[in-house]
Amino acid sequence: MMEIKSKKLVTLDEYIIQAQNRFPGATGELSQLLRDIGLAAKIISREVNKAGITNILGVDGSTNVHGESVKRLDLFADEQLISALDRSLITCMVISEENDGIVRLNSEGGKYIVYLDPLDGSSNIDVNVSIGSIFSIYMRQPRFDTTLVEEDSLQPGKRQVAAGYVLYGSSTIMCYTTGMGVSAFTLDPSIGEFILSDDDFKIPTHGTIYSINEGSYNSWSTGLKKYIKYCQEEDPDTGRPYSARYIGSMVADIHRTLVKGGIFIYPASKRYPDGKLRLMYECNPLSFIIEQAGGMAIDGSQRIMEIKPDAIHQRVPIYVGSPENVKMAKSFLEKFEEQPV
Ligand code: AHM
Ligand code: MG
Repeated sequence: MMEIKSKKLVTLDEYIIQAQNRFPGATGELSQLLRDIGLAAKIISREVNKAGITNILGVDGSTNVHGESVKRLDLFADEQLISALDRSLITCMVISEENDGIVRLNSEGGKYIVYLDPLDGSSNIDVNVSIGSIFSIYMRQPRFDTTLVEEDSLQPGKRQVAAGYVLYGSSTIMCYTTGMGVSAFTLDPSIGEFILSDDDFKIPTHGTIYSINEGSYNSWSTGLKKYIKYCQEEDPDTGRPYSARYIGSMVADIHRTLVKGGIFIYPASKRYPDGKLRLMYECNPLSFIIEQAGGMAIDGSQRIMEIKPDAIHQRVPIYVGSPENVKMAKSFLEKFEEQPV
């Protein structure tokens, strides 16, 4: 008789339910929330893949709350994610890069608050380069007054209960963490399911890639300039000179850093004195993922996830990646701290 050897494929939904079953008291609400995001991601992935052949591609003529031009796909992704979260009545409030203020959902009593960057790296859409969605989930903190206000969402990144990203690249990949390591799934478009590809993703402790927009070199701090020069010097023992790689989509740059190791930097500069990237829906969730994979994420001196936010759209400089690379960058910043830009 023919022996059938088949590898057990685990779908995202199965994996989430198995993980939930390991916690007897779990209500299943966080699991539902993650599945909702997974479903929205599949719909967004489908649209991203056909962007070039439909009129969804291109600027829709409006600008987002930061004055940046908005592509139609940004709006589509925003709507899909928000309506998926709204349907299951678990989330009370969403904060998204595409919306100026907080978005109150129908379930005012829902216990989760979700931050979204619905389509990060959107300037890469019309050149067919990878883009991504980012999410970050918090519990609503109990308060005497039950009216939802913006302050309810201003929690430090270390309070995230889950975070993740979806990368729309040569394949669509979803990575998330609930604080117990990082799980990665690859979308199989033929069956429309995310399939588990790694349930304990780890970042190399040291990598030989640095990733930064070097066009801003002249406005960096002395410490950062010296660190990048260090990356470019020759030293075979440490794998230098390192390779430079910069996609310009944070999700894609972070995913490469997770897989291959190295460092991704978006620093403070004269143009962006507080850095360009957003603390709550770009830096915190991706820092949570990187830390859970064994990496580090700092703003130059302190851990990103310790920062107490004071605005939902606030920016922060970020140095993130393999622990040895981030520690080395930090030592350069500390050594040359006193020197002017
Ligand atoms: P976006 O949210 O408007 O797409 O901007 C964020 C993106 C990040 O994905 C990326 O790391 C960064 O902007 C690139 O900025 P720059 O072009 O200044 O290097
Ligand atoms: Mg973004």
